[in-house]
Amino acid sequence: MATRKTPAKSNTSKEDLLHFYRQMLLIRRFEEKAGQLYGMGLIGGFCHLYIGQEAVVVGLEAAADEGDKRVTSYRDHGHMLACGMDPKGVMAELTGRRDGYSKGKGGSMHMFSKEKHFYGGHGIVGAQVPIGAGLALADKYKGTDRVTFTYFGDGAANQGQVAETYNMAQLWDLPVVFVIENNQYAMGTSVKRSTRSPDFWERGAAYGIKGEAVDGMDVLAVKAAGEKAVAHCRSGKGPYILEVMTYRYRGHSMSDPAKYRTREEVQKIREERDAIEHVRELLLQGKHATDDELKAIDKEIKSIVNEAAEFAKESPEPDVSELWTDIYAEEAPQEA
Ligand SMILES: Cc1ncc(C[n+]2csc(CCOP(=O)(O)OP(=O)(O)O)c2C)c(N)n1
Ligand SMILES: [Mg+2]
Repeated sequence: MATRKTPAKSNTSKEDLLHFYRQMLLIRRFEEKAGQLYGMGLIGGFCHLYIGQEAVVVGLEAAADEGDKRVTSYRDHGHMLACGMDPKGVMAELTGRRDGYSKGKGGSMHMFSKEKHFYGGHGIVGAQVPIGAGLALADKYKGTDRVTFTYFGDGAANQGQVAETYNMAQLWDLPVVFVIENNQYAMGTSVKRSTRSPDFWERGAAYGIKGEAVDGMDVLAVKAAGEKAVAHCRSGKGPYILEVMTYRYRGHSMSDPAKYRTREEVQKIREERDAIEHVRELLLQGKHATDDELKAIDKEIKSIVNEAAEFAKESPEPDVSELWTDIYAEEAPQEA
């Protein structure tokens, strides 16, 4: 992974740095709590944690405007929190409770929020990529200047449907930012073992799509690249590819023997490249916050997450009659 290019002294405002710090910490603490609840048997099914990748979604959300859309894979809790969905509703969905975003019937991988323009949460690898282009097509058709962020992994990037989507998105100048979250592994398969063409963003050239790679452990670099990508899409020039170089600290899902990498590899990145630690250093070095102030933020975030966990535990399970609802549309959807 490339060394960090951002200088130790950043000219990003104190408010922005504090916002990034809070958001990334919220995702990390939320995911740690989800891991605990899973261990206690309170979360069923699959659960894929985002720990390590926080700067990707926080940086890109800082480049988004109201009304922009987002769609992602099953590693989706961070995306939901970063776009402003309520941690209580997300945690209640993880635990399969009535107050969850999908009334407890979707779980970790299947949550949506029309209000926040979050279109899932998709368990089938790569399936969200054409959906993202479709959302962008709807915006283009309606004549809005909204942009859709379509997130997928390095493993998904090798799929045929991604190539087909690139072709149509460029042909129709669709306002979609394709975000490849390259965390270097697809389950237990490293990028080195899955392709001889490891610079995923360069594949866009075959379809005429511009793009670039960006350091995904540096939230400021991600935001800057996101702004450039969004400006490209909003001005009607079509899609843009951002390959964001990141790393997941935890296993692929909650059951992962982790035999495909060493503990030392993970430890080295945690110690040398951690995105939250980076912003913490910028805040302290720039004298934007004291150690005590940062500790107080940590405490505040922990209490938000604890409240979400308590809320989830207290929320009842869905009624059995719910088995028969939300299967077919009961009335024609209204214009958004
Ligand atoms: C079509 C399909 N094939 C296989 C799987 C099983 N599977 C789930 S996640 C995954 C790896 C995907 O890796 P990547 O796209 O890099 O995303 P990451 O998990 O690293 O975020 C696989 C093979 C699936 N869910 N869907
Ligand atoms: Mg991956």
